[in-house]
Amino acid sequence: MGAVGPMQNFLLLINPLPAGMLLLGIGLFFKGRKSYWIIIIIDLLLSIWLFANILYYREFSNFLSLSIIKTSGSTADNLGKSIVGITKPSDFLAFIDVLIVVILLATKLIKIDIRPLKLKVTSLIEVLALSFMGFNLLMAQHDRSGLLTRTFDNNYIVKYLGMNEYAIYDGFKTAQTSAQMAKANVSDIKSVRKYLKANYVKPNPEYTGVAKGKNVLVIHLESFQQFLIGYKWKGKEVTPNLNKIYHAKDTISFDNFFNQVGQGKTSDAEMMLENSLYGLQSGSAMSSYGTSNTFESAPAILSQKAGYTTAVMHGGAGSFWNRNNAYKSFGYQYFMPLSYYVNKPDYYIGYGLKDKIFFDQSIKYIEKLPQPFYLKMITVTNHYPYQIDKKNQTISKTDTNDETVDGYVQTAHYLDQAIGELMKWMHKTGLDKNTLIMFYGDHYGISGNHHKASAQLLKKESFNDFDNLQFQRVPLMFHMKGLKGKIDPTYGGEIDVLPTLLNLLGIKNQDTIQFGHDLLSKDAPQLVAQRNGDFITPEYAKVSGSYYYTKTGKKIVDPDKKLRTKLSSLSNQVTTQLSLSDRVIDGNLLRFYKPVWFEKVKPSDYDYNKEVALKKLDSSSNKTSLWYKNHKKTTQSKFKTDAPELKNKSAK
Ligand code: GP9
Ligand code: MN
Repeated sequence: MGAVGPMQNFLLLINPLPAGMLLLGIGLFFKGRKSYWIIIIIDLLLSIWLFANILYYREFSNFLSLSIIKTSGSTADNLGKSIVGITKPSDFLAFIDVLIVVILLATKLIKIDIRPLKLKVTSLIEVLALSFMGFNLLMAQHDRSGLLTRTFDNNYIVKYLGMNEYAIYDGFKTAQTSAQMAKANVSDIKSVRKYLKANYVKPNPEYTGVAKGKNVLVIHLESFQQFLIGYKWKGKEVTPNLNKIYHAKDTISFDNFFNQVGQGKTSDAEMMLENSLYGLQSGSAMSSYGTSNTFESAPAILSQKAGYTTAVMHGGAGSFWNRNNAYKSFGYQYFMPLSYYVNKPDYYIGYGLKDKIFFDQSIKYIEKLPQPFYLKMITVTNHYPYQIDKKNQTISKTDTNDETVDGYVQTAHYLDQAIGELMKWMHKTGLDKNTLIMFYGDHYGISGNHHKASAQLLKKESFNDFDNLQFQRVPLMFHMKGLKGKIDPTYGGEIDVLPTLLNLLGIKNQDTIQFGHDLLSKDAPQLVAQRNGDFITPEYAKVSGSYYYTKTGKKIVDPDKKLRTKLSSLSNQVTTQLSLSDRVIDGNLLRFYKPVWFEKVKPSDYDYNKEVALKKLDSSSNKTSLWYKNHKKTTQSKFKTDAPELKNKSAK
C-alpha cells in the first residue's frame, strides 16, 4: 500500500476497526444462537471480500467496487483465467478469523450465551462504530485534504479509510455518474457538434505538417509556472536550461499561455492535453470518467492516423489519478509507472522518483520504442511542498519566510538540471534531429493562498486576485531542429494544445470533438477560460466576479453599455464552452460519435504488465528504435547525470 509516515501507518492499522465493528454489530440485534450465526456469516462475507480484493489488487492494482463488478465482465473473465496462477497460500489467512471463531465455539472454549442484549447496548455499539469512522475520516482529511473531493487515488482512500469505506464511496460516485450518463442521448452530441462547427478556427497553414512524421516527446513540467523562465535568485538563473530552450531560434514559445485546471490538477491538465476537453470543476475527470468513458485522444489519433508508438513514463504509482485505467481508454500502448523502475529510499521523494533518476532509468525504455513515437514523460520532483534533500540543493532558498514557497526555486532548479541532462542525451544520440519536443507546465506551483510571498518573489508591492490570475501562466514550448521559432504572445490555454500539435504534425483535424484550436492560427480567438468561469483575453479579465483591464490590472468600475455587453458576451461564451465540454464528459457523449476515420479504442487491448511490455519492445520486428539503429546497443552510457544517488552506478 506504500504507507509513509506515522499518520498513514496509524490510520492503515486502525481503519478496518470501525467498519468491522459496525458490520459485525448487526448480528447483535438478533437473539440467541441466531446472533452467533449471523455474525459468523458476516465475518465470512467480509473475509471473502478481503480475499477477492487481495487477488484483484494483485492483478489490477485497484480495489473491487460495485462499479467494477457490474461493468466489467471481461475483467472477471481475465481474472478467472489467472486466478489459480496468482493465488498465494498466505492469501487464505484472510479466513483465519472465521476458522478460529468456529473452532472456539465448536470446542466450547467460548460458550454460547443466549441472553439477549439490550437494544440500548447494541445501538450504542453501532453509534460508537460510526463515531469512530467519523474520527478516522477527520484525521484522514487533516493529513490529506481533498481526499474524497479530488478523488486522486483509490489507493489513498483505502490506505486512509479502509476497503469497505472505499466500496461505499465508490458506490456513491458510480450512482452519480451513471445517472448523468443515462440522461444523455444522441441529440446531445449533435448540439455539441453544431457549436464546434460554428466556432471552428482554421489552423495556420504555414505550420501545417512542419513536424510531420517526427517523434513527439512531451515533457510534463510539474507545477512549473511561467514566471520561473528568466527568473534569477541571488544573481543565479533558476532554470538556465529551460531559459535557453525558451529563447532558442528553433523554439516556438508562448508567453501568454495559461493552465486551466480545476481540482484535478495534473490529471485534468493531462485530460485537456490529450483530448482538448476540459477537466472538472470539482474532482478529477481522469479519475471519475477515465475508466468508463469513450475518448478520441491524442495517442489513439496518432497511432491510427500516422502509425505512432505511444507511451507514458512516470516515476510515480500507476494508480495515481487513475492513470493505469485512463491511459487504456486514451489508447496508450505503453505505460511505465514506478513499478518499471528501481526504487530505493534515496531515489524517491514526495510522489515519485527524483527527476534525474527517473530520466536515467527511462533511457533503456525510450531507446526501445519503435519510431515515430509519441512519448509523455511526467516529472514530479517540483511538486508541493517543494522539498529536496540537502545534497540536491544547488541554489539557495528564497527568503519570503513562507515555508511552502521558499523551496520552489530549489526543486524547479533541480527539474531544470534534469531536463538539461536529458537534452544532452538527446543530442548525443541524435534523437533531437527527428523529435519535436513539447514542454508544458501543468498548473501553478504557488497557490492563491500565498499572496504576500508571491508579491515578494515578483518584487511587487502587493498581490491581488487579478495578479493571481496572471500567475496561472505556464510554459508551452515546441522545440525542434529546423523549426522556425518565435516567442508568440497569443493568449491560449491547455485546451488548445492538441489542435496546435496536430497541425504541426500535419494530421487533419476537422471532424473531432475538441474545444480548443490551433494557437498559431491568425484567427485565434484569444479567450482563455478558467475552470471556475473566470477568463482572460489580451484586453479584459474576469476574476471572481469582477472585471479588469488585462494591460493595466485596473478594475473596470463603471463600464458603459457597449463594454458591459462585450464583457457579458465573453462571459457567456466561456460558460457555454465549459458546460458543453462537461456534457461530453459526464454524458459520455463520444460513445455516440463514430467518425469514419476513427476506430473506437478498446481498453482491454492494452496490458501494462511489465514483462509483457518489455517482451513486446524487445521483439525482432522492432527495427525503427534508437536501440536498433545504434547496432542493437544501449545508449545508456551517453546519459550523464550528476545525481549524487547514482555516483556509484554499479548499484543500479
Ligand atoms: C503524481 C502527480 C501529482 O503522480 O502527477 O499530481 P498533482 O498533485 O500535481 O495533481
Ligand atoms: Mn501536477
